[in-house]
Amino acid sequence: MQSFREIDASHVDSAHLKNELDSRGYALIRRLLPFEDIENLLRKIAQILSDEGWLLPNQQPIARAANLRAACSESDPAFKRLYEKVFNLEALHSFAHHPKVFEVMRLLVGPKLLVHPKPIVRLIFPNCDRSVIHAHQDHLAVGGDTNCFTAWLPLHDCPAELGPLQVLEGSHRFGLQDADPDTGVISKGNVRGREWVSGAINAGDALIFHSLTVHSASPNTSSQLRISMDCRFQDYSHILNPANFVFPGSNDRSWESTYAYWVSKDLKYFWKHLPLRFKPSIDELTTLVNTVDSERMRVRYGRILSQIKLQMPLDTMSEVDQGSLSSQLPLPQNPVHEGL
Ligand SMILES: O=C(O)CCC(=O)C(=O)O
Repeated sequence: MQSFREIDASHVDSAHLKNELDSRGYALIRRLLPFEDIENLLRKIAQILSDEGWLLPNQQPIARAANLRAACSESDPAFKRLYEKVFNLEALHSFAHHPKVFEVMRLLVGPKLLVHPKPIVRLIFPNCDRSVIHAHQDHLAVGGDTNCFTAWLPLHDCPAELGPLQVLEGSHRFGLQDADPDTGVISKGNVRGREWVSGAINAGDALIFHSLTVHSASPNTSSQLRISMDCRFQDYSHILNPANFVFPGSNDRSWESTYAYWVSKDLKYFWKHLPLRFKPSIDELTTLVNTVDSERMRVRYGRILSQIKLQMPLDTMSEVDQGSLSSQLPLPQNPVHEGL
């Protein structure tokens, strides 16, 4: 497999970054984030993992030595319980808004940069096949504008054995590709793009890719947990999937419970003052709740609708109604990212 092309953080400029994303579908920026800022977040997450017995007791939590007896993945109740604690960390959300990341994403997206409010943390046990994320495109799960970008940020060095991401260069040029409707996974035989690229991604590096770029994780064959974040960014004047602002998978999670122990108010509901354009809009969601055949989807739309109405006073929203309702059914939801 070819190695990633890379750009040093000291040499990033807007034209270069846009050109790399346009021609290859990704850019790997080396040495973007300071080590202290990464370590501060990693220590907090590792302590939660250690408290829950996910790490071997006789080693420092920061070493992330996995207790294989605790191995679990996203769909397991034990994972969900722990994930809640990690997601509620104020430091996690601040990290997604790190000035260095913000600056570089602004070069790519422009002045109306929106940080999607729900960053995803990956907690990947070694040698756990069901934790390995297979080839997919983020747009299927994230929805909204296709001009949305992911920044994948490991919280420690990720050599090949830790299972860093791989990217199919040029795959963003083929639109939404054929995927398994249940899992969102694109099979090797169907996938379209130029060539897969890979390599070590270190603490402080940012792998940035387009929402249509096909990517997958490689297996973690080490003895340590792999901990990374993926954060999404787009222009806030473009359409947004309201599911990205609420918790459609659960009635129990809320922003209020997330914020319960936060010290600063700065990032609480930071998107509320922005003139966001949801697709589906409130009116469309109301119709969907009453018309969609699948009971599961009716419940999901119902949760999105009630939560979005609660958090956003109607006079702050400018709604969008582009195209017919049938053109955007069903609201993208893909187990690759579901529930996080
Ligand atoms: O980190 C992983 O294992 C998967 C990340 C991913 O699929 C993404 O960032 O979209």
